[in-house]
Amino acid sequence: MRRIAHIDMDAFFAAVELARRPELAGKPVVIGGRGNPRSRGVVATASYEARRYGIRSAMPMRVAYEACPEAIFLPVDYAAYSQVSAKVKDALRSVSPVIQDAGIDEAYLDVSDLPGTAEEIGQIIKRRVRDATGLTCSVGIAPNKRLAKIASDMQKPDGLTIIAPDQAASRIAALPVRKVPGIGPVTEAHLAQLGVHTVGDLARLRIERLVAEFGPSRAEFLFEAARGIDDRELVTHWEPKQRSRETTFQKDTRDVQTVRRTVAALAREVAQELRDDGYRGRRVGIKIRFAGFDTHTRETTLAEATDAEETVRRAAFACLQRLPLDRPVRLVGVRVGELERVAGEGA
Ligand code: TTP
Ligand code: MG
Repeated sequence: MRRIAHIDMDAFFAAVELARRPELAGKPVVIGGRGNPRSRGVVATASYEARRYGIRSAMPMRVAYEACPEAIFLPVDYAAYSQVSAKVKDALRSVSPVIQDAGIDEAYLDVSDLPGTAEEIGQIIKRRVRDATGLTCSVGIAPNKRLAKIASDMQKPDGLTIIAPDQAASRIAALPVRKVPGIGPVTEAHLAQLGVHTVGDLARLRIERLVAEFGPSRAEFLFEAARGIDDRELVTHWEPKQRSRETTFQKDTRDVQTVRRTVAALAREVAQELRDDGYRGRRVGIKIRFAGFDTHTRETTLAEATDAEETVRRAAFACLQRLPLDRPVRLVGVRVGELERVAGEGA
């Protein structure tokens, strides 16, 4: 039986700020934009104290300020949050190597093969995260990813929620459909017109009706989601299909030398990125957009995959030869596709 954990940090950006400014503990803290409540920009997140005033992610900063003028407003410091995020992921990896990174403050872990009860595993996860960062997270453990994500949200903050295999449908029946990841405001409104508000309501709709309303693939998703079914595997690493760079000229240019120089520079950057990330590619292409947005591409396949600047540049120049530059050029791009991993490198 599969057993998947979903981990989501509590009030993540705010928690990182509070950890490095203990004097703010217990105060309403709002993180957003440049930290100026009177400026434009929206709330990234708010501490649970600030949420009591109705402050939420994506709310304009100005509205948050009106809701709670005495809150502490801080700017977003992505560099700091990314560092803590990496520590969280390392801590999770120490529990199970089968991990899907699902965002700056969340991840899935396959814990099927670990000894112990779901409760014990959940406590281990929470302890490792706290030891590594001083922060709390909420954990859901369930037979699949979708249920685990729903579960981690059920008892925030600092929660641990377990959905046993035989409870898959019953534990989610009373939830509003919006609690299902993948059901957004549009689907919610469409379902409401059909009298469907909860996941249980959704489970009572026949598949034929779902297909008629939403089309076959969306219907299948809704049918399975309503029943707590989800066969998706963890995506444990992400292989990019291509690497590309492009540049728009400040002013459209007719100068072939300028275009060639730019293609050469882009080829150098793409090759550098391939080497940094441990990839080589067999397909090299260029993109040219003329004034008026008319866009053309040319591609060539190499005898063997490369990450060498010179090889990428030559191939890109060969493509450029095949494209008459008879009009002002607005944008050029270089891409390398059909990537393969260089042995022994990367994740
Ligand atoms: P969430 O996990 O959605 O929110 P959270 O961690 O702040 O609070 P919760 O305890 O409810 O999980 O998002 C993680 C971080 O992503 C959040 O701290 C800030 C950022 N974020 C934005 O910048 N904009 C947004 O609209 C949302 C939802 C999040
Ligand atoms: Mg979170």
